[in-house]
Amino acid sequence: MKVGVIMGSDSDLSVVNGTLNVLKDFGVAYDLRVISAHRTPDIAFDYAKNAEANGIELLIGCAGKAAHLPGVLAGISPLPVIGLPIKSSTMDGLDSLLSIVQMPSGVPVATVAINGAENAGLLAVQILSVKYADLRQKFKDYKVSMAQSVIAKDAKVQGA
Ligand code: RP5
Repeated sequence: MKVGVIMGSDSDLSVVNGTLNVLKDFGVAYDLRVISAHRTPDIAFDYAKNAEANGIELLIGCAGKAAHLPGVLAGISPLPVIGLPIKSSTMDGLDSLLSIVQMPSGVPVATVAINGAENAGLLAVQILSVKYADLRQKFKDYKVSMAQSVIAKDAKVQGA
């Protein structure tokens, strides 16, 4: 099982690390690349064209500003694409969000929140867990542990 994590720039990495950490926690292998839809369009095309044949099962496109990368990947590859809008400009990431989420009919990009790196990783795990039963169990465990941590916080404030 392998996920392609493609960033438009290395300046996106500090945010994208949140996605990588989730994938590591769940034991999902990834192929991390810096490929720009605008600055290296030929490489973006080749990557998307060959991703499936290269054993990639899902793509996570991470980009800021006029964030066309996830949409370009989705236009070329049959693989599911998750879009991670990066808050990288003077517009607080709204430009990135709208560039990624407002896809035309027929070419979906599952878009998470601006800088929603952790959710991009978790959504990737959930999609892959349709095929990989061990991931489904890990995700169930994750949900239990998340609930327990909130219950512990609730108990703490009740005693305050
Ligand atoms: C986008 O432009 C990248 O994804 C990045 O978020 C933004 C700025 O890139 P740099 O100018 O920092 O390389 O393509």
